[in-house]
Amino acid sequence: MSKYTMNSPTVQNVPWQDKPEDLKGAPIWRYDKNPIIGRNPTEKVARIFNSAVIPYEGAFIGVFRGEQVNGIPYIYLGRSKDAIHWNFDENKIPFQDESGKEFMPIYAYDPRLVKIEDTYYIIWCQDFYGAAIGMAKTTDFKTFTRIENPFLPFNRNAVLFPRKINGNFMMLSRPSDSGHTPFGDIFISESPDLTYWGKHRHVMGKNPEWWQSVKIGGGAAPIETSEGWLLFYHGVTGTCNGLVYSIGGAILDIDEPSKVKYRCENFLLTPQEWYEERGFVPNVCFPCATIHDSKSGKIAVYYGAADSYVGLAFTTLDEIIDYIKNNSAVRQEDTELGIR
Ligand code: BMA
Repeated sequence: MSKYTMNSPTVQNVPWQDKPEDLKGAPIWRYDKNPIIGRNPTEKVARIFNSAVIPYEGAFIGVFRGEQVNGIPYIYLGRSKDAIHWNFDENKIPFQDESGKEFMPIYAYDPRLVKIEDTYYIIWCQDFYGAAIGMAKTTDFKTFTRIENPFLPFNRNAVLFPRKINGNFMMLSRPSDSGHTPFGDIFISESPDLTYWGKHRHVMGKNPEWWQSVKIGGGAAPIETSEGWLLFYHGVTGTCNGLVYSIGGAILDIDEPSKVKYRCENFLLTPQEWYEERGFVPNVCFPCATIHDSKSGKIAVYYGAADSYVGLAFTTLDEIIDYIKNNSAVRQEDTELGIR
């Protein structure tokens, strides 16, 4: 019998592997056949990582960050029956604007994919006189209509909530600067129509804990649970050899998600396997999506590894919530509404 519940659909074919015996204390465990996406997945793409997937028509669909052979990132569509083996479109996602005219961002990376009511939203990072948030919507994964950039530059890691809260769309983001930003907290903004955004609030900041002491950013779309919104995010530390990206976990208030209820002081997953430590950018675990089944409580976490691969890890709702609660070290500032 589960202690906690998820308010989301059942997904019977959620990818899954039981927890290995020798990992008793770990809150999340890796798929033993990781990485699930290797190098050169298509002729035009050298690496796929930092990508988001979702159940669709009894199978799975996803938006994938593909580093083209000219080095420029773009978003590609992929489909899968089991959410582990993926087939990718050869061509980039053909965005268009409201009038039907082709829209091709200069670059597009780190996509998230969120279903709200009957529409699927893709949110990514693109150029808008500097790194900023791009957005598009689709109902059939054939026509992708661009929505105007929600925020001013510089910003990254925008993640929509899977339902409106108090009548408004809610989006996490991480205001930043133009380069490899050496700072960053998670903020939330709301909108009645996905055009006008306001009521900006601070959700949580980088932290004295070393693994998230440089910056943090939203990861997967929050999961609605009986304890609040379960958020997997990334936390970054600096070393003499560069940045290290780990996966963290927090639980946000269900009606006022700028208030953090619990925030795990330990990382949930940090680079340790070859595909996380070795690649185009070493030492990166960058979560962008989950597939979760409300009936069994199974959660599959999708993360980019070393800016080169996609990794898959598993947990259960009860296990992850207990771990976050038992190891919570939320700071006063994070528990507040986040308005100054
Ligand atoms: C961040 C983003 C991510 C990337 C990470 C590590 O700034 O660009 O796409 O995974 O750096 O290189």
